[in-house]
Amino acid sequence: MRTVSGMRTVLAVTLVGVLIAIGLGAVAAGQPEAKRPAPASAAGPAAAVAGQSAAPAAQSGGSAPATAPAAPAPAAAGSDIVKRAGDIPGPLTRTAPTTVKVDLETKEVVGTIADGTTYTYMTFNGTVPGPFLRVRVGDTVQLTLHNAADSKWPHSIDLHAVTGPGGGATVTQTDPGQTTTLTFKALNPGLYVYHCATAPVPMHVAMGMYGLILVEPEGGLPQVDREFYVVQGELYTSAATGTKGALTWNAAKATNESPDYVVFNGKPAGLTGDAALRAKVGERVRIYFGVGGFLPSSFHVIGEIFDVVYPEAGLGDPIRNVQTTLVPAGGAVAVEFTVQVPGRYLLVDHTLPRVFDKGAVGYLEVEGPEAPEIYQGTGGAAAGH
Ligand SMILES: [Cu+2]
Repeated sequence: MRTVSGMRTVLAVTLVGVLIAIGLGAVAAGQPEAKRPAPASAAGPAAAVAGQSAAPAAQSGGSAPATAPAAPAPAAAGSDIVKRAGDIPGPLTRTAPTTVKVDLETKEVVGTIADGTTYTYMTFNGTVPGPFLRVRVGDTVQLTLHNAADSKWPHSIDLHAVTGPGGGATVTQTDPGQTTTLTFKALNPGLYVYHCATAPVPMHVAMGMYGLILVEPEGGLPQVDREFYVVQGELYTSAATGTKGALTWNAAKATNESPDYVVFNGKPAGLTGDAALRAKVGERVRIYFGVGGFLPSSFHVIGEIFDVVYPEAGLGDPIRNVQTTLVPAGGAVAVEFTVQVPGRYLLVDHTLPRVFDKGAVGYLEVEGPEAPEIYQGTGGAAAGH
């Protein structure tokens, strides 16, 4: 049996393995289910939520709640909303500005977040985050925003790369079935968040309406072997963390900044399994990482050091040899490193309860020859799952 300190040595592998195995259910790292906060009551989301998901375990005392919990409706099949981290257009080869056309469609979709659990998302183009947009400094971008006919809400877009009122949101408020346009000149190189800016804005954003646009500097960025696209967000749901069923939005949890899940690319542990990032020993990797939600992220890759970081995604002179980089809400970063030792590397927000209790984890799977001159050992920690 492992001790607590022993657990720490293998926490990355073991506990995340537990979380994945249970579909990020009610069992937090090492905690029995009875110690989890009580589920929301039947009195309605606003009344039920105050203090719920963040309540100390002792408050529930392991006893049954006084009122029956609100059971979500059973989940029907949901769609796969996870944007694959490798789904990113390649570097631009142009040496002069041009006019770029971008078509986006806003869609409200029911997505799967775990076995037996769905969540109602709002999206750009059906995935979370929306598509990775890539232009060059000086380009003129002609953006067309279409809102699907079956949407319940109007939607819009505010791109942080835009110079102009609302970042585009003042001219792109779009009713269901309608289309609007925005034309802007990309004046500043950088990696920028875009998001919906239709009231209630926090709801639209947290339900999945965000993505990144890269404005390449003149001459582009240094060449790398692999580029990845990862955006952190939060899910504020109508039930306690781990509850199965058809979950919907909860405004009070968002007001309290108390999400049930913290996610990479849309769902808890979304970038694992088939959706894991993959690279080979010797390859140089760049991750474009953004925060689409409201919690700043302490972005870290367990077992790697960022050789290069463009802090806050300002694409000027980078800083070097960074362990963890802080990414603000509505901000981004670009990091680079070369993978030298094979194995599984965990992308995390180093506010670790978000990893072990709420799903903020992705895998970078590195294949290739062992490198004992860099890393070797004799213990069994790696077999701890
Ligand atoms: Cu919207």
